[in-house]
Amino acid sequence: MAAVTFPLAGKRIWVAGHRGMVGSAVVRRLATEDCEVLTAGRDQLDLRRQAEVEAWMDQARPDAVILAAAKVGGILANDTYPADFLYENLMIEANIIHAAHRADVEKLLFLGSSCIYPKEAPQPIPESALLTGPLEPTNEWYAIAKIAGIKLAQAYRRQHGRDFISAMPTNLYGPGDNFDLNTSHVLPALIRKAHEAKMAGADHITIWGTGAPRREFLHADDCADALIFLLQRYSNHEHVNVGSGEDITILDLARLVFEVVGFAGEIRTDPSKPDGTMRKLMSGERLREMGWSQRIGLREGITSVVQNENLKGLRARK
Ligand code: GFB
Repeated sequence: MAAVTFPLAGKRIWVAGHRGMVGSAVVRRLATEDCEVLTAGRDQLDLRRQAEVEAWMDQARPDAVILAAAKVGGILANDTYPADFLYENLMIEANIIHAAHRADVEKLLFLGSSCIYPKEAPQPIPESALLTGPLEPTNEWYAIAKIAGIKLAQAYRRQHGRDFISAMPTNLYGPGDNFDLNTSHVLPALIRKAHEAKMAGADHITIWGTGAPRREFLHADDCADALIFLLQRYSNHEHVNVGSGEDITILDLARLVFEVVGFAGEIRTDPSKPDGTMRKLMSGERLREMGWSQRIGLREGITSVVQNENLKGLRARK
């Protein structure tokens, strides 16, 4: 296993985006380390405002930053709000990365997404596929912002010798996900649809697109574990993929979710909705070689979300 080069004991670590699904998983994971976790709520700090971010960083003085704050959403949200996805993500990452440099932060971990890779990338996608071809149009705005974040971390490393690194997680799911059917990712959408159809006694559920695209899924707690692993043990220019190493068609995912929830009706597809990229399975070789492996299988992870989320309260949620 790769050696620990950045021990966390006694460190002050700012988790930017601590209320999000990944950020809150990172906070849970850091609770098992002997470090101090710093957080700032939205009411206290607007990450899109440079002066606010710099003032907060100067006052909080973290030793390390985990940049898990981002404007995120599923395929339709990405396609509908391109300006929000590009602008907000560029501002958040530029402000935090530059402020971390100004405040002499020892280590920073930036989080991207598997959508940074070209639409027609070789599968499984190695880290080196970045910027080798055109992006998937439904999420190119978000992807461009995330690519800029990787490049910012690399630029501060190169020009200023900063220990800033990047991780690229695959599609994530877990506790505290967004269940709004217009803006969510596919997994929480399927859980909600199955639950509501079951409650209503419906005979079918319609999923978006053809059901043929394949996606790779990782539980947020596994992702958080991989991120802390990288924070402690990785220090290099190139970003590192964080995935499960397996993908599944959306149709098979729907079958699995519906079985776990207990919905036995028909699955219909809606090809008028976008499929997005047909496949984006990342190569997890790099992280595996360093000694990290995933713990939570897909069925187990979905079952725990279904059991622990307040599905009855979903109707009230946006
Ligand atoms: O998870 P998802 O919204 O995002 O959609 P992406 C994945 C696939 O599931 C697409 C299909 O082929 C959708 O058409 N799908 C089927 C559904 N039914 C549904 C449904 O009810 N809701 C949703 N949302 N999808 C996003 C990117 O891409 O993934 C982001 O837009 C980011 O930039 C994120 O990278 C991880 O995997 O297509």
